[in-house]
Amino acid sequence: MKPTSPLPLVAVLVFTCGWVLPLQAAGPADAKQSGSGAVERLVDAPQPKPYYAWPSSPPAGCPFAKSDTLVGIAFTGRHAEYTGADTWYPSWAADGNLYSPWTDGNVNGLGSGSGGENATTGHATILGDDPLHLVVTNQGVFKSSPRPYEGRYPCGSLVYDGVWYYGTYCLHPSGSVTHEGALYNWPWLGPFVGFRWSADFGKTWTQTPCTPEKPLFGEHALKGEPVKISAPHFVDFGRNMEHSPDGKAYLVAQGSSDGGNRRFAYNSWITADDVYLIRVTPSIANMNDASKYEFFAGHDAQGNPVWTGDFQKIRPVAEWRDHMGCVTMTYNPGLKKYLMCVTDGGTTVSRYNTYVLESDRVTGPWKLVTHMSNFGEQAYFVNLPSKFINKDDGRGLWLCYAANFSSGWGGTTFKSQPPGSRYGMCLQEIRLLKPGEDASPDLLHSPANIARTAEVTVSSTHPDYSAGGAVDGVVGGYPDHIEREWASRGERDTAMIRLTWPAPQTINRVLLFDRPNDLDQVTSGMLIFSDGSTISTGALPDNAQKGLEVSFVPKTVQWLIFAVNRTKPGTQNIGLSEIAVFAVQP
Ligand SMILES: [Ca+2]
Ligand SMILES: [Ca+2]
Repeated sequence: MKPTSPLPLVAVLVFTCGWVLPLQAAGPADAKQSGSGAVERLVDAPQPKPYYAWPSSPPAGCPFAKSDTLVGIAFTGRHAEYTGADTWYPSWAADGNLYSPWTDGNVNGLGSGSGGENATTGHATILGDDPLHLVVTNQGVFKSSPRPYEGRYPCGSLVYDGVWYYGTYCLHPSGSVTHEGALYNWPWLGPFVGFRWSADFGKTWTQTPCTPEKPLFGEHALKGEPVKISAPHFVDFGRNMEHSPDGKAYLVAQGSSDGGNRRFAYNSWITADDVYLIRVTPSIANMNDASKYEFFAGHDAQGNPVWTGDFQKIRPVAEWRDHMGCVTMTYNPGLKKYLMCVTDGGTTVSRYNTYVLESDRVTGPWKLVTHMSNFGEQAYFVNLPSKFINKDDGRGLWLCYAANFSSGWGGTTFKSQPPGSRYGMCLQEIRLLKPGEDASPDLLHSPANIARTAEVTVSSTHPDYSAGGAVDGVVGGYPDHIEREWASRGERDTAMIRLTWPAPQTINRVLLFDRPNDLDQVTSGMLIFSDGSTISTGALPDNAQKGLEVSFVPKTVQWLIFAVNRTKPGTQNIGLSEIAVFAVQP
């Protein structure tokens, strides 16, 4: 897309926490006044930190107190993405492999789609111990009718003592619904059906005796009624459930108990009010027999958890009306903590918020580790595979999720944020922070750098490069990290990059970093702002060890362009390794 073409509006990631960056006054020795009143100077390229925290921004009314021991999540930037399907919930089996459901996409060329009469759900084996180098194999699909519902999807999946229990649940009324002018994806949860099982790691399956009409726990929701156990997920107790407190399998499920006068998609595959907890001793005989289950029913007067065989007495193990959604739980043996991942799915097609809760007990009480607004920007089915928890202190883990399935719906495009978020199985390395542990972002990763939230368009892009490399927060490029820079396709003095925000931004500083290679260099350029003003710039340091900082009197603009005016002789494909734009702190 050319910089001058009309651009769709996108919402930006808005951080409300109190990041304050010193407004660096230009020093007299190295500063240079340009003709337009702007000041230029050279600044060092920030050294990437080993990890940086995702800001925690719980909304007002968050019912969970902050954790004293786990005070945030930092990202190392290491990530890997696999396949073209979502719904990954790996279960760590005794043989050391992971086994997972998947659907709505393809794995190694095999497709699965979970909507309609011929709905299928996929299964696959995940080989390998290094999250960056896994092999997804032995893919297969299994057909199960959702009728009388419209969708039948994978949920709880467990491989225990060589038997794979694979749960499915129903969705309704359609994967795309317009209600009162607004778009929704599967706005209603249906019942949890039951577990099919396999004793040969997915080669053959025995269907559950339960059906959508006669589901395991007897809940029905053809008209959007509230359900409590629809899409349960197994608490991940480690390899072959080695850390289960009592040998039982536990499942958490998002649900609601109140369906009166609610918003349209109040209880969907990604929105809910409550989390419910159930348990069962896993066996082929037990898994599809509701009488073998116990339901968490609150705490007694002494604060001890109460378990009941009466489904009517089930009570939430956590609740936050209109702010819950898909839920998973993992036991972390290094920390001796239960970690619960919850995604609040907004309207079902909006950006999502994901938060992590911790507790010493599977029944809570729960404390907040972090609330990551717009994580993904639309991450869902978030879980923490126990196989990838580090063995020493338990603070190094990998988040598993899918992202941005509805990007483009209704004209809204989502960014891959953090980078590596896409439709598929995404694995992202994280660190659980201790109190006082510094994981503040570097300058380019700080929320004050609003270039990272802009829509980026460029005059051209060289094959294998992307415009997004200019706003990924890292100064880098050819030859080791071409994903870290933008290179044009054979342009020199015609190349342009444009950053556009959905709303006006008040800014006072731009940082420009050249491509680090010594062949291509910007020797002069121009910043063009949507208010009609321009600032001419000098050369960018060729090796990008330093960048050119341009400071100016604050201006309020909705877009800016950096246009290359001149390049070093011999330049072949001009570009930028990074552009940063700083908003004035309110
Ligand atoms: Ca970059
Ligand atoms: Ca260069």
